[in-house]
Amino acid sequence: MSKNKQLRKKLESNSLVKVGGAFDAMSAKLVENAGFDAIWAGSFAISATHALPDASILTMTEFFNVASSMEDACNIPIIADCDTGYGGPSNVSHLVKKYENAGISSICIEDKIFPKQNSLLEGGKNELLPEKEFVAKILAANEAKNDKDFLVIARVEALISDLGMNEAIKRADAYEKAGADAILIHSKQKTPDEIFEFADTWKGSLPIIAIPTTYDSVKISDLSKHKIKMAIYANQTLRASHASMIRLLKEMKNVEKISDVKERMSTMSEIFELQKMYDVKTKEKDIEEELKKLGYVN
Ligand code: SPV
Ligand code: MG
Repeated sequence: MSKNKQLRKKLESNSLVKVGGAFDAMSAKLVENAGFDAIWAGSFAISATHALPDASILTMTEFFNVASSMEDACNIPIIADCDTGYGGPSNVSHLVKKYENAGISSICIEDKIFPKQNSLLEGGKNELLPEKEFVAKILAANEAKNDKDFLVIARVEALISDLGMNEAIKRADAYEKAGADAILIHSKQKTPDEIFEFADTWKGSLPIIAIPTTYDSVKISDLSKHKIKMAIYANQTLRASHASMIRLLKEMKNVEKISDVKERMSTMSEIFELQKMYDVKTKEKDIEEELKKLGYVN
């Protein structure tokens, strides 16, 4: 089964689809190894690895290259966070072709105005695009995709923009009508109440996706009870790496011998395992055998 179909099937199943955020091929592989259903190539985390703001600064090509290297390294579906689609409908059409051809299973676009800012930034700019213009982007995405199982996720930012529940519901209705495959409803509240209210009130039939970053004490079972089909843990791997590097560097600067910080790190063999270094050795041996058969080596 293709990765695109796998993701769609999981979204149709009854259990919550768990998506781990990643910022490069290594973190994506670790998400896969930990048993997650899919990988979120998030703009916040990828921008942070360039030490740049999550404010439409990196270009589509830069985001694409990271998502594509994740796809090359991993066997589970990649969901690419494509911000506002990097422009208008023609840009969306171009990116859908590019991402789909690279084997990425899904793109997510949000209904804010370009350049956008991270949704969780206190006092951030979160102006919404007129509904009609975002609908045009969804139509362009659908027209551009080849495989019906490639997922176009429409992200509703009405709650982030403080425009209220009615606007969120109206937008979700419009995006479903335009042919989106799933609705991501985002919230910056500390509790999941407004996400639950949305899920309980919205009459649409598309799967609902949530990103429980600010309302992080929400239980998986409660998300499921409210018909939420997918949870994206968008930035925890980035924040964990950041914290662990800071801790290590602080200690390493002052130690007399480097072995004092050994416990803070993975071993070389663990990294060799991840990068399939041992496969290089095995393949070398196989080639050596072949060369022998061909009479080049005694
Ligand atoms: C991301 O991870 O880049 C997201 C989610 O878009 S958020 O940071 O909450 O906007
Ligand atoms: Mg983002």
